[in-house]
Amino acid sequence: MTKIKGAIFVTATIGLLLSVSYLRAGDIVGALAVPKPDHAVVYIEKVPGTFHGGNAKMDQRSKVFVPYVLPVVAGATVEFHNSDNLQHNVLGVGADKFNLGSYSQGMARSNTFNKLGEIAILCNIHPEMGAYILVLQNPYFSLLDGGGKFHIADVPPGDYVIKAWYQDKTKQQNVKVPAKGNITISF
Ligand SMILES: [Cu+2]
Repeated sequence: MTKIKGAIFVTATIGLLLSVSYLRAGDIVGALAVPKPDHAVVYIEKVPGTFHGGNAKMDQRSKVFVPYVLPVVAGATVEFHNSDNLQHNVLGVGADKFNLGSYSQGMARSNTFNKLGEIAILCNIHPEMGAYILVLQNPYFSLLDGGGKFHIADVPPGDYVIKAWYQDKTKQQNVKVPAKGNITISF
């Protein structure tokens, strides 16, 4: 009985290890040496297939848009909140254009992003305020952790262009994602 239990346990463990390594195949990891890691996004430019955007949120707090850069997949609706005890405006310029007007604390207005590219988010009441929304073709993107590291998980095998966006500037390189294993990229 002990032997059978042991065999089942070993089989289950091997199965678990195989499935874990399978799930992690094609992860792209790396780092970006930038002074403000929370101002950067690393993403794959194009992945075959059609992807749909989940919704997201951008806040205005102490006259700052939070987060500074928000990556979304095309089709996503972003809710812009005002958490300050004063009026803010939200407008976008760049790959797409919109103006949500001005509104006060506790209110939110939203915009749907269908055009790929970079949109600067501004407030016409406070010129010092600024943020970015990156409308991407696919969900294979990563923000950086506090140490500047990124991790794009479960990328389908293939040849891609990977881009590192930092404060309105972009660097890119080619990457080959194998069927199995992680790849490390440094910009
Ligand atoms: Cu404002």
